[in-house]
Amino acid sequence: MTNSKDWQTLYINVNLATMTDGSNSYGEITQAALAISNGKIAWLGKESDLPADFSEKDNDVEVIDGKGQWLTPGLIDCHTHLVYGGNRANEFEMRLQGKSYQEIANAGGGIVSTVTATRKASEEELLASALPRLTALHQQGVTTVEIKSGYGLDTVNEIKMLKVAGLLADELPVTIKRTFLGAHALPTEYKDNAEGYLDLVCDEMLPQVVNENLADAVDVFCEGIGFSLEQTKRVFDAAQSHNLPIKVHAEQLSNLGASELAANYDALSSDHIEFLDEAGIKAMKKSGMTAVLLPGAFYFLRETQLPPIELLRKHQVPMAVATDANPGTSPIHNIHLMLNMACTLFKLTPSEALAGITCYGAKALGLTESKGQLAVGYDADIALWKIEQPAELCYQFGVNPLAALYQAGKRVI
Ligand code: DI6
Ligand code: FE
Repeated sequence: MTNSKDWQTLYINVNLATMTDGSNSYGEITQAALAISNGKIAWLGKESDLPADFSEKDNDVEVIDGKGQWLTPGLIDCHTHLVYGGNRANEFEMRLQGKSYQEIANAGGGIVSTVTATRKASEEELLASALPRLTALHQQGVTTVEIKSGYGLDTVNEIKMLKVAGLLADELPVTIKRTFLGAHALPTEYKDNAEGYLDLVCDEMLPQVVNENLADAVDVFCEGIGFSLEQTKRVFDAAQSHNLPIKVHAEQLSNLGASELAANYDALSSDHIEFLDEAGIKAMKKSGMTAVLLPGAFYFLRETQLPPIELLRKHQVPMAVATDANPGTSPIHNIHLMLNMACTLFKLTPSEALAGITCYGAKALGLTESKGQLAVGYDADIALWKIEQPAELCYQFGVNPLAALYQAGKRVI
């Protein structure tokens, strides 16, 4: 515990959803206080337990009356693709006329059409189009966002995407974690040469990304319309050789066993997982992986196969929730809507859903020790909500109850 003389900000008369108890509860502390010092949470507890030696008069601390509102950790969106060129409203129309996502992808649309638009766009243009998307999340209380590459699919453009993702952190007070997703789809120039493309990913793109320190993790889209299990393994091996943690788009449209493979590499997370089976779940549990649920993509593709929530609960695999913000399957930049959909579509409890965008969102990014919880020593990424109970965050959307937001102890909203 830091000396109360060092406190810079002290919230009194607040309720805390600490999210330190995983998804079992909100970790509530009512009639509480919380102190911030040097960007970290320095103290929290019942207001009546504030240190006896603490006196406002002796301190430079700014004391804020929380008026009985709720503090939560800053929200974490642990899976997005929010840097991209163009949009795919035309494919949305095609799907409404009966074409499936796979049919459109196989006919040269889908990811590849966004690749064309992303390659054409300059860094400035990509930054300008990504900024409103990130701003929307930020204004909803998001303080940490993961952003993937994967719409460049050549060295220059993958690097361009990752650089733009990094530049966003200069524009907004949001922590950005970057993931290299070179193995997202086959670019047209490698249409009949998957192995040649993987050579490029593993032997040229990845080393350069590592060299320029542009990624915190490596991801692969392992799917019938993406990469096979064998091909995925090649990319995992390359990631491991560079000591980069692994994430995987797995079991979204079919079960190829990618989650189990990822578990062998001590991956951070397996994401989507509608078709995940119990063997995969057991493997994930054993290696300490997080399951990332993406209800926006499930909804937008009008999928019917639900992720195996009951089995994930039974085996106590932590469940994160994210937007998957992307132009094809989840053009959604609303984390509050994801909370609601995680409950209504996937039947998560509100405390599970909130854990999914706080403590377990952090876990899916390897940030368990610093973010996603209100706990002493954690980053003071904190959101104040004008609500009477935490479940309200899941129950309604469209009205933004965010009253204040702190990133690293600084008030940013
Ligand atoms: N799964 C997804 O949901 C996105 N990527 C992926 O691997 C979709 C990307 C797109 O259609 O643009
Ligand atoms: Fe995705």
